[in-house]
Amino acid sequence: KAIGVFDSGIGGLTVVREIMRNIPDERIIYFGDTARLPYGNKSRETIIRFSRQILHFLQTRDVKALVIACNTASALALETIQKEVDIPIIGVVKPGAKVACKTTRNNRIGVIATKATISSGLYTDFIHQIRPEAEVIGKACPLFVPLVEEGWRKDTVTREVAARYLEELKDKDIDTLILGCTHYPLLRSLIGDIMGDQVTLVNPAYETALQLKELLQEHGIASDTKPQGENPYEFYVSDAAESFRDFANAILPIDIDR
Ligand code: DGN
Repeated sequence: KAIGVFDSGIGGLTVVREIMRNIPDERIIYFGDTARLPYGNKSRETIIRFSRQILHFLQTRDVKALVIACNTASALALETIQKEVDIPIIGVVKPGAKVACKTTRNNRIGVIATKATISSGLYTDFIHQIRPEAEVIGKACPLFVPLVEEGWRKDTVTREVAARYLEELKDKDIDTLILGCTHYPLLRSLIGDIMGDQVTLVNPAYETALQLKELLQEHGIASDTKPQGENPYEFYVSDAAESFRDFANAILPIDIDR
C-alpha cells in the first residue's frame, strides 16, 4: 500500500521530494488540485470540502496513510477529516511548529505563510502548546506562490518582493523562521540571504517526512523493502498536467514521463 499525499497544486511536491529522500522504501500516490488552486485565500468550509473529496479519491487507491502537504489545508481541514477515517493523517503544520520550538533560543519565532494559514493561527497554537512563553510573529507573503510558479525563484523581482515582506520581520529579533507554505522552501536561499545567519530557517516539508517515518513505524505499516516492479510513484492532477510535469521534473529527484 502507498502513502497518499495531497496539495492544492504543485507545491506539495516539496514534501514528496523529502519523503522520497528520507523514506525511499515507500510508494507514493500524489494528488494536486491544480484546477482549484490557490487554497490560500479560500474559506475553511471550502477547504474542508475539497480535502474530503481528495481523501475519498485517494481511498479508492487504497492508501495506508495520508499526508496533507498543503499548509493551508493542514491548518484548516486536518482536524475535521481525521475524525472521518481510520487511516493515520499527518499535516505539515505540527511538525514545523515542533521543530521551531526545539530550535529557538530566544523564544521569538517568525512564521511566513499564505493569508489563510496565518489567520488560522494554527502555527501559533501548536507553538504555544509546546512553548507557551514563545512570541510568534506571523506574516502572510501571498505573492511568493505565483512567483515560484512563474519560475522566478532567483529573479530580482522576487528578491525585491521578499525584501519588502521580510523587512518587518527583520526588526522583530526572531531567531527562527518557519517556511510555512509549500512553495517557500524553494525560496530558501533567497530568504536566508535576506534574514541573515542569525535566523534559522525551518522547512516543515523535511520535518514532516521525518515524522511520517515515525508514524508509519508506530502503526506497524512501514515498508521495509524498496518497492519492486512498476513505478512506485503515481501523480494525479485535476488540471494542467503538462505544467505540473515540468515543475515536477525540475524539483524531484526522478523524472515523470507520462
Ligand atoms: N499549498 C499551499 C500552502 O502550503 O499553503 C500554497 C498554495 C496555495 O494554495 N495558495
